[in-house]
Amino acid sequence: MADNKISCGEIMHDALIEGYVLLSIIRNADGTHKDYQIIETNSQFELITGRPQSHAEGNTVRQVLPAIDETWNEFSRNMPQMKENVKFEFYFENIDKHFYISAYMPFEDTIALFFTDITIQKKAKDVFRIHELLFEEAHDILLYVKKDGQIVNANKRACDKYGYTREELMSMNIQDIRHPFTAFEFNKQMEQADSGGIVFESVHMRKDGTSFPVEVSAKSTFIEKGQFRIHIIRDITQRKENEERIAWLAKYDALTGISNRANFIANLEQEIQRSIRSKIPFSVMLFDIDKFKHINDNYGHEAGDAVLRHVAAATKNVIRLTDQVGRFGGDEFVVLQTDIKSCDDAIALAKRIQDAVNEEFIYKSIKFNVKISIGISLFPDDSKDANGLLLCADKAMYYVKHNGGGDVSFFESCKIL
Ligand code: GH3
Ligand code: MG
Repeated sequence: MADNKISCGEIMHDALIEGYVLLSIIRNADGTHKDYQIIETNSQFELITGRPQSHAEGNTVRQVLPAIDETWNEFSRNMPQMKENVKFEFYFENIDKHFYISAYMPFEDTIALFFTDITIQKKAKDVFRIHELLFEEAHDILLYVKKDGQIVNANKRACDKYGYTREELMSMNIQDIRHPFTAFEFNKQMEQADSGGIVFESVHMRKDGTSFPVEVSAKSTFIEKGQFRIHIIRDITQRKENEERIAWLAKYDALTGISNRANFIANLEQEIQRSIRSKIPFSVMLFDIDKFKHINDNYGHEAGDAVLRHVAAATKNVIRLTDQVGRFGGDEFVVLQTDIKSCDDAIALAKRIQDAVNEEFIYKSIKFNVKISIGISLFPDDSKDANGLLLCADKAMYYVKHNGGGDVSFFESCKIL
């Protein structure tokens, strides 16, 4: 009968999900805890400690679990204070497991401990905490949004970028932070976010009414019964500025800000087509600064640059809005003069450019007297294509250079106009 009782107790203990151990306190002379004798354990405890029940029961904790001596020391430090049932979490470093321990004293100097393994929950909590921190500290703006656009969470970056508090953002709809001019494409973008995800560029608004360009990566996910979207939003102001700068440099000369060779030739090609339709001729003027090397050599490259900027600005100042000026490289410039009636128009502009360039120019207290040599070709008489026109103007310019510079010359066809 007694044996039956014991085996019933054992069965009950083994049926527990928790690990179970019954300990008898062994005290020092001063009453402090010296060790704990293991009276009873269950099979879960065996799994937790890795020590067979037969080996554990009857021995002390220190004998059975020497490897976790330190852990038990820390654990037992709490025990003398134990006057009533206590519950606490405990981490067993040697087996890398977290337990929720429920301890109570059924009799004097006897402690029953129940161990619930909470490692999975604990680790899930850690992962959740990591996720929370990564969300909060992300470099991009992160917004969690409901299907109807209602913002349900926003990270620190979002608050910094938009100038709203988290509470304000959480009372707003995603459309409230988009620039109104992007409204027409909103529904289509969200449809794509809901069916596989989408990356698109847009413009967002700050609380103060200013706007900034963004790249948005949006995707929907079903969480329980609701549909949510994550919007990963990146401020692309810098990228846009770089793109604009690159696009600008592809067309314009960085030093003077006027058209570069490629852009000028593209415009010249267009003008040829326009002129064919309108039957109104135009002129191409190629000019080069006389003795520019002298300026560089005597006053330095910086002064040379300043003179190049002066020539570009002075030329731009005297041509019409419909005319074009470009820098072909070095100290060589080119002008496209549209809609001329006669070669007198070309001569008149060439003289105006010469006068403007020759006007007193002072850089760092140095006075420069800038002279240029201009060669002119005419469309359609000198050539029917851009290269031919430039070649004719170039020849005319070298004719001027050859004769001492500072003058203007046509290629040859002026008589036809
Ligand atoms: P010429 O009267 O025959 O035109 O002779 P020049 O002294 O003006 O010499 P040339 O036109 O043959 O050479 C132009 C010089 O311009 C050569 C080069 O050192 C200089 N140069 C080219 N690009 C730049 C630039 O961006 N800045 C400066 N400061 N100088 C440049
Ligand atoms: Mg020159």
